[in-house]
Amino acid sequence: MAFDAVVVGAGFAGMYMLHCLREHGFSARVYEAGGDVGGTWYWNRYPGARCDIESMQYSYSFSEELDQEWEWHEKYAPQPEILDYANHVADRFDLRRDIRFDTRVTSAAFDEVAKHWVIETDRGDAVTARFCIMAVGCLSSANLPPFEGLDDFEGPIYHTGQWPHEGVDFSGLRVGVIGTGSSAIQSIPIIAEQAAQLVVFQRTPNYSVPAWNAKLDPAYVRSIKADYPAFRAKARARPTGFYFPFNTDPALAATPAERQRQYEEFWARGGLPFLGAYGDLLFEMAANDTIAEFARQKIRAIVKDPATAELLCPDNVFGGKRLCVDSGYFETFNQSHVKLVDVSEKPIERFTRDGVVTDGIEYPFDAVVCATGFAAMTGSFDKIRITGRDGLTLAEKWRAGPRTYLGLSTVGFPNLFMITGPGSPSVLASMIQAIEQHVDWMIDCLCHLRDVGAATIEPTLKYEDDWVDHVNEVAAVSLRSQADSWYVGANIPGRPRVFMPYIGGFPIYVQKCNEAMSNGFEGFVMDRTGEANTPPKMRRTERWRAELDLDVISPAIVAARRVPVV
Ligand code: N01
Repeated sequence: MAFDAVVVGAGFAGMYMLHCLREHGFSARVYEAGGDVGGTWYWNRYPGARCDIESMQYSYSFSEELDQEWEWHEKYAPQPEILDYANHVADRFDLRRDIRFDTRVTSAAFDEVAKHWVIETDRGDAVTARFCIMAVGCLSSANLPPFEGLDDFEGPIYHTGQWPHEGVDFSGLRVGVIGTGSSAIQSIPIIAEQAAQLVVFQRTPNYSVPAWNAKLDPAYVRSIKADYPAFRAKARARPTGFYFPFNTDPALAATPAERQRQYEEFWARGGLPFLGAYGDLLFEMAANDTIAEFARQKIRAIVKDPATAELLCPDNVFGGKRLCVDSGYFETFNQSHVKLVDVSEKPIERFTRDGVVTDGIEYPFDAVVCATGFAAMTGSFDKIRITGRDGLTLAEKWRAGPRTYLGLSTVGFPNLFMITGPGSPSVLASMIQAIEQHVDWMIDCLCHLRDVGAATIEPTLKYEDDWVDHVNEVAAVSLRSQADSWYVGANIPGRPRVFMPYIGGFPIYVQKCNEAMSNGFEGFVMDRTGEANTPPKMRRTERWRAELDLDVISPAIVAARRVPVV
C-alpha cells in the first residue's frame, strides 16, 4: 500500500499529526507498538504516575471546542485521567481507523529512485510513504540495566515505563525499588503503603519539590475557560512553553533572609515553578548553591533519621537533572518498614533467585521495581533500522550524538521528520505545546512541497552543523549541561555525552522555525520538478507567532538571540 505519510507512534504527537494530515488532504497510516493511543501515558501506569505540568496547560490547544468540553479534576492530572483524555481525543476526531495497534515499525528505508520511504513492521506490513514521520517520544525506550542474574530472580521484575495494565498489588510483599528519579519518587510513597517491607536502592539522590496537588477550583477553571486562547498565548510566550509566575531578579542580589522568605514562598506554591524563585538559579553556581541548600534543609527537616536524611541530600546542581515533583516522598523514609540503601559506591552486584545483592549483602524480595529510566531522546530511533541516502543508517550518523537541523530533520534522510526530535525544545518545554508547534510546521512544509511540486526536502549540511553548534553553545550557558542527567545521555553507560534538547527557550525556537519557513525554507533543499514559485503559506504555523515574554529573559535566551536563524 502507498500513503502520503506514515507516522510512527500514536501518542499525543502521532494523534495530532494524523488529525492534521487528514485535514490537509494527505493519506496516512499510523503504526503504534502499544494496544491503544496515549504513548507515554499508555505505558507509564505505575502507581502514583501523574503529570508535573498543571492539567489546565497539559492538553492540546488546537481546538477551542475540545478545550471547553474537557474537564480536568485535579491541579496535576493523574495518569488514568490523561489516558482518558487521549482516548476522548481519539474518539472525537475518529482517529483509530487509520492506526494499526500492537504493531512495531522495524525498519524505514529511503528509496532514492522512487523518492519514497519503505516501512516494514513486525507484523509483516511493507508499505510506502512519501513522508516518514517519527512520533516516537522522548522518554519511551525503557532502560533496564543489564544486571547480572536478572533471569535467576523468581519473583516478578517490573519497569515503571512498562507497567502491567491490570495493575500490581504489593500488599504484604517484600519489595525492592531500584532508582530514585521522577518515576521512583512518585511511586515509592504508594508502594510503601502496600508493601510489608520496602528497600530503595539509590545511586544518586534527587531534589524534589512537593506538588501540593489538590482538586481544581471550579472558579479557577471557569476563569481560564473564559479566555483559553489568551491563557495559551501567555504560556507559549514563556521559555518553558507553560505559564507560571517567574521572578527575574538574581538570587545573589538578595540578602540571605530575603532569599529564605522567597524560597519559602515558592516552596509553598510547589512543583516546577519553584525554580522561578530567581532568574539566575540555572546560570550562576553560587545562586544555585543557595536554592540547593534550601532544598537540603527541607529534606533534613522532614526525614527523622539523620543518616538517611544525609543520604537523601543531593550535592549536585539544583534543577540540573529534571526536577522531581512529589507527594510525600521524603516522608516515606520515616516509616519503619522502608529502608534506603546507597549503591553509589558499591553498585548492585547481581540478582539472585531470592533478591538483590549489593556490598556483599543479599536483600530478599518478592518483587522488584526498576524505576531505571529511559534511553532518552534517541532510544526509540535506535530501535528502528532507519536507512537514508547511500545506505547510511541513522544510528551510524548519530553515533557521536544526534545531529539535526532545528530538531525537525537530518541531512541524508529526505522527507523524514521527527516530532520533538533532539535539538528542539521538546522535554524542556511543555510537551504537548512542543508537539503541536512541530506538527503545524511540518504540515505547512508538506503543503508547500505539494504547492511547488517538490518531491523531497532535507536540510543542508551547513545549516545542520550550525544548528548543532548553536544548540551546544546555548546549552553551555546553562548549569544544566554540567549535570550527569539523561539530558546528556549520562544515565546509561556508553552513550555519547551531548546535551540533546534545545535550551534557548520555546519562543526563540519558534521564531527560528518561523523565520526558516518565511525565508522560503531557509537551510533546506528541495528536489523540485514543478516550476511553481509560490511563497510558503503559514496555514497552521500562523498561530505560533507569539511574542517572547521579555519579563523572563534569561542568559540562555540572550545567547540564543545572538543567532538570527541558525
Ligand atoms: O528515570 P530517571 P525516570 N543502578 O532516569 C537509577 C519524566 N517523568 O523514569 O541518577 C542503580 O530520571 C538512576 O540513577 P542515576 C521526567 O522528565 C516525568 O524516573 O543515573 N540505579 C535514577 O535514580 C523524568 O526526568 C514524570 O545515578 C540506576 C533512576 O534509576 C524522566 O521522565 C514522572 C541504575 C532513573 O531515573 C525520567 O524519569 C516520571 C543502575 N544500574 C517521569 N540505572 C512527571 O511528569 C539507573 N538507575 C512527574
